[in-house]
Amino acid sequence: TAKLTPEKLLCQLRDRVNVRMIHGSDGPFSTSEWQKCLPGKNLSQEVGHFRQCAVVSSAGSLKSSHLGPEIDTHDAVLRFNGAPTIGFQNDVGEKTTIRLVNSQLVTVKEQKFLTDTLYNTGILIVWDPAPYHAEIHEWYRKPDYNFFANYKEYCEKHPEQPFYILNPKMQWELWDILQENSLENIQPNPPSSGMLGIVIMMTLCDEVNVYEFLPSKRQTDICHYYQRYHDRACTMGAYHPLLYEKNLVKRVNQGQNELIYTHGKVTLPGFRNMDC
Ligand code: NCC
Repeated sequence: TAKLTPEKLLCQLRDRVNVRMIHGSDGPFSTSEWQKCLPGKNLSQEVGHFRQCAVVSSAGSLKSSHLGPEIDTHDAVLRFNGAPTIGFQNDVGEKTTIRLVNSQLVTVKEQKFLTDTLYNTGILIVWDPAPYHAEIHEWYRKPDYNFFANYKEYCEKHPEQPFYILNPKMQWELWDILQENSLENIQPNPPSSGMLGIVIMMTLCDEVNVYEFLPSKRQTDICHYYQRYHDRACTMGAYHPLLYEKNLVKRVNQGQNELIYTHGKVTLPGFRNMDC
């Protein structure tokens, strides 16, 4: 198939990836105990609409980047999983508007999701690797990680903090576009939190700057800026089709290529500002 132009590719993302959260009206979630926890407003009603947003990957290449002040100038900042700001402000900034976490983090006790105060700032969104294009009912019966009990426990402890569950259909709508635009067969696993977070922010913001998703000159085998652990798979991908995600983001970048090298920075348009 012919390669899509960047504009067409962006339009595919806008028109085919339906970013939505689980609501109290979604099948198995329509019980009174779920109604207590699931936010009544949808995400864009809750946060309004932002001009400039930043998505901060957790990559080791953020270390010594001094990107913190630039990141904090954005109207909203999205971070992932257990990525901290305290102690790393200089490189990653201190603002957290939204934190996207995976279901493993919420479920596995060692990850301290229920007790670490890191999670108490900003709006939380959890996602779970659902079976390919599964119906909500099927997914609810067998999620990849059964995070539902911890979700409820967290929400009861923090009733004022909005905590969303990403509708699992979105990840496969996005995966289909990744597959269609790759020359090879990609692994049948959902996109990384990074890629999901980028598309979520494209629905809320006029412009999205993504930091160190495409690695800069600081590229390193150090997995995260906040840990010592080394693993190339963190940047290249193993379970997630990360390399294909990065190729796609590179194709739709509207910023200067030089800024990828120096800042690990990519600029994407918000969906509302696109003519398709
Ligand atoms: O590592 P993780 O990802 O939390 O990183 C968040 C997102 O940043 C981008 N990234 C990260 C490191 C790196 N060197 N380069 C990058 O581009 C990726 O886009 C990544 O998605 C995840 O996607 O949820 C993931 O979560 C971790 C782990 O579960 C959480 O950190 C909680 O501990 C996964 N690691 C393991 O399971 C060991 C990782 O595979 C995916």
